[in-house]
Amino acid sequence: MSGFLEGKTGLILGVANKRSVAWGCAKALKREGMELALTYAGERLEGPVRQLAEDLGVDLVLPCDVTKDEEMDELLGRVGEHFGKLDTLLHGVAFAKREELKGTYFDTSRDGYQLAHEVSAYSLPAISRRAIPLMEEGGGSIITLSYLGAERVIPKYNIMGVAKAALEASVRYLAHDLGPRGIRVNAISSGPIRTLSASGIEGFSAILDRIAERAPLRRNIQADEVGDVCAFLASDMSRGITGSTLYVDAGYHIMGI
Ligand code: NAD
Ligand code: IMJ
Repeated sequence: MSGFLEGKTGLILGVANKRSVAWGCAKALKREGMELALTYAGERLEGPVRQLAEDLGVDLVLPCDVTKDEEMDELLGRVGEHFGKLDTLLHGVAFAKREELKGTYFDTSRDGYQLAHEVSAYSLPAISRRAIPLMEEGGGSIITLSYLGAERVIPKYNIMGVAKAALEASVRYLAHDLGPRGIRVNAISSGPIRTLSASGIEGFSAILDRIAERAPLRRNIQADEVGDVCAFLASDMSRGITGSTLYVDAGYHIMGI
């Protein structure tokens, strides 16, 4: 059976394990026929990510810590050699020091502020810049993952909320830069999902319960649902959409109370 992404190639940053939102995206893109490359951040994740890639039938697995320019250079070099072009880039990377995700925002350290922005926001233009030459002939789709904490206060999300605001603003500036070259840039704002990045977050279960009670669809979201929207944004069906943040949150963001 042929999918709607047949003949397209994609690079995915942000798979850590099978609960990762980026893994939900990888499965959807692959299901629709896209040829994929996955990255892992740090040696500790190489084994697990290689295993997942093998399970999905993906043979290109490369290191990429977004704080390292040389790893990003090498990554896009290798992707270029392997695929010859790139159609889709999924950025599913975020990190803040754990101590910044508790207590008050005004206590954010200089160091913590910088690290969260470097990994979670600066990495989008940094990786996009390197991907552009591979996208220029056939156009492309750049997709990142955001959260409602970018625009509303979510207690304890703190510096990550500020970094996500920068990320969503980056989506708009990149869309403006890259539209004339046929490259679209969008974000998916996902509802809360129990992943590694959500583990150990105080009160996370209570947040999930509240969404299930209040969201128009009266339920939470699964990574596979984000994956399906990712496949749509990667496809020509979304050819008229750029610079946008699409919500995959069971409608929660429309609520005023
Ligand atoms: P996850 O922990 O599975 O994914 C986070 C990824 O970031 C991991 O793969 C990790 O290796 C990678 N990463 C961290 N530091 C890195 C670095 N220096 N270089 C390269 N990669 C690095 O958790 P997740 O929930 O799947 O998060 C993926 C994205 O989805 C994040 O941007 C997150 O903010 C966003 N998101 C998550 C939720 C949620 O509730 N889980 C909701 C909305 C948005
Ligand atoms: C994270 C913190 C506080 C509240 C939160 C979250 N809510 C949600 C998340 C309500 C949904 C998950 N999320 C959207 C993230 O972007 C998480 C980013 C993150 C998580 C961790 C935990 C472990 C760590 N550093 C992290 N850095 C970023 O050490």
